[in-house]
Amino acid sequence: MGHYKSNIRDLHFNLFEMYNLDKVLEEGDFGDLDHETAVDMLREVKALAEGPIAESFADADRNPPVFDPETHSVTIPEGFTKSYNALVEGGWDKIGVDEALGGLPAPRSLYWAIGEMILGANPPVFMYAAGSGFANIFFDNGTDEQKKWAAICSERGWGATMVLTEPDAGSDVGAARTKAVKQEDGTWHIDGVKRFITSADQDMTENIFHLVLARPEGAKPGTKGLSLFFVPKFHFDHETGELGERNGVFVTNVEHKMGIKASATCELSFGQHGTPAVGWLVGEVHDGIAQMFDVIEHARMMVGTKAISTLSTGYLNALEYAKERVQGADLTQMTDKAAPRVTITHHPDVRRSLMTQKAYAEGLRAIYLYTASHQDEVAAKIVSGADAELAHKVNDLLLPIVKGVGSERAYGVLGHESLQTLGGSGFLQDYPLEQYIRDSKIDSLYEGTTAIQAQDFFFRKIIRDKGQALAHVSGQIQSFLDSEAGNGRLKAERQLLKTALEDVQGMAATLTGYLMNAQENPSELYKVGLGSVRFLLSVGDLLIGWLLLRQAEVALAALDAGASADDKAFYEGKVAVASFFAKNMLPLLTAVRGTVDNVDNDLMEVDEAAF
Ligand code: ST9
Ligand code: FAD
Repeated sequence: MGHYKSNIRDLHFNLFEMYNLDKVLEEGDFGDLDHETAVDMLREVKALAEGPIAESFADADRNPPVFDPETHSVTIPEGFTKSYNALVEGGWDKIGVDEALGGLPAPRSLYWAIGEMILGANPPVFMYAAGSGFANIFFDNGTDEQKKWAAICSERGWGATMVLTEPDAGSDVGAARTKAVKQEDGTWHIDGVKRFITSADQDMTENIFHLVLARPEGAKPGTKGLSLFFVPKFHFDHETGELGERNGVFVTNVEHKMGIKASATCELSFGQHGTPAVGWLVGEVHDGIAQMFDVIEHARMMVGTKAISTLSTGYLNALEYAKERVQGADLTQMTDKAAPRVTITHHPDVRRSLMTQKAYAEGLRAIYLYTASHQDEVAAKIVSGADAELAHKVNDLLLPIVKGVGSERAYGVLGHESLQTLGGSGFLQDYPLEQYIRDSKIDSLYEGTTAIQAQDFFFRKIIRDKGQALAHVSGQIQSFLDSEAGNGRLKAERQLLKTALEDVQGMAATLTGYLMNAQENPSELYKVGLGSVRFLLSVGDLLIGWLLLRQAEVALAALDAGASADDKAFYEGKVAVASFFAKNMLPLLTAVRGTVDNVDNDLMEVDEAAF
């Protein structure tokens, strides 16, 4: 048995019992895809993920890709290449991709459920295999001519990258200095050095195309002066796809990292080695940052789902260990030195820890699948009654939660709870926990750090949206509060959720107040900066509490209807975890609200020397 433990029962529960995927499929937007096919797909991916995809997980960590500075090339370890091939040979990189690119359209919830299993088993496999997805975005933004190239990229299985970051332009993408110089033939020469580029070279695909942000000569400063360019590693015949000359884009370094070592993180130089790096302006329009955000939105969803999946397999590994590990006596018999030894699942603190892990793993899964359901018009209507425009806004609102909260909670809970459950053994490479922690730390960093997610959430997704998406989601929570959910059995929990909703609404009002006051006194804005990450995490907890309670309602109904023996434990677990989270986590939001309400700017006055 490999390291990866999927939770397919919970995926089914979310997709079919919570978010009504059957009804979504019946609407007919996804062709012949029906319940049986969706179930088969999930089963096949589970087997693939737990088997060949997971197989190289540890090996590629210990023996990562090798960079050759002479040839500017990266060699991927053989075992990892096998895992990658298992994914693409099964055609799984084409799921959710437009039919014009050889893809199989699928609801986003199903797409991300499949993604969860691949990302939990071996995250870099999913990332290297993103070429067809990237081609789809290039297709959507490209000219008619470029759409044909996108089809070539997808059908020939080329790798792809997103190229924003430079040494002095990380969070501040608009500080990028890489230039684009227009040529007489309509192409552009890209000139500059990018840093930290994922998958910028590998030897698993015949070509790689880079989607690159660069500043045309004379364009304005900041993100709005950036344009998006398509820059292939090898030139190619634009009709047949046949490879031609090497383009002037070269990997000049590969980073030595704490985790996700199988994922090559490269310095990428354009036009620095005697050959021009020729690029084509995507869509022939100068709208680079907006076009790149089409990629970023998918990548942020990917990062959050990756983190959540790692937490889930971390929890399930910890649970398996806890059920077998015998240590100590039951607490009630602690003074009896001859009392029988018990498995550690008998200890209250281990139970608290396991239930915390279960709550965050399953609660965050419910959030990312709720979010994914708002990425399809038809699914959003069914799941929350949102029309297309509102669905788009709800997805925008929730992306920083999936990415920011998913990554922070996953890393925190994996370290504080999952590894801890294994005691000293968790610290060893005999178990996957230590690698999970190293591999998941990146999730709060790339694709916008947590501070950036929190600012995006408050300023753009709430204030700029005039609170419309937030009001829709709050309305959904309110309807649940007003309902008879649980038929009398979730009353206390609903009360706790009600307080949590009020606390979060109070925090939103307080932060908005600081923002208003900033018109008179600009330093009031610091208070938003001081409270925004706490606010983001609090909204995450509120959503987890709400969705777990909704799940408990479904579970109680299933139990009342007479669930099978296997399902009985599953549904009882749903009720237990919802109740636990409501009683143990939601009350903490009242304290956070107090901190946000009373935040002052003293911290901003402290001299740097005093830190
Ligand atoms: C990275 C990659 O880290 C790591 C992993 C790579 C893995 C690759 C594999 C991925 C697989 C994914 C699967 C693909 C599958 C596809 C399937 C398809 C079928 N939302 O606020 P302003 C835009 S990469 C939308 O003034 P500043 C908007 O156009 C590096 N758009 O910003 C806006 O204009 P307007 C990642 C947004 O102050 C314009 O930007 N690096 C959003 O100029 C300007 O906005 C980062 O993420 C949004 N949320 O710049 C950088 N926000 O307002 C993090 C902005 O007119 N830093 N726009 O609409 C930031 O995000 C900064 O906040 C900033 C600030 C750069 C945006
Ligand atoms: P900085 O921006 O310098 O941030 C440092 C600290 O300051 C952080 O804690 C941050 O939250 C905080 N901070 C910065 N600005 C603000 C602010 N305005 N308000 C509050 N706090 C702030 N980039 C790509 O383009 N393509 C890729 O494929 C890619 N892959 C990557 C893979 C890996 C393994 C890594 C490590 C990075 C990758 N990146 C990629 C780059 C990644 O997106 C950046 O590292 C990230 O955006 C943060 O930028 P930075 O590292 O320069 O940190």
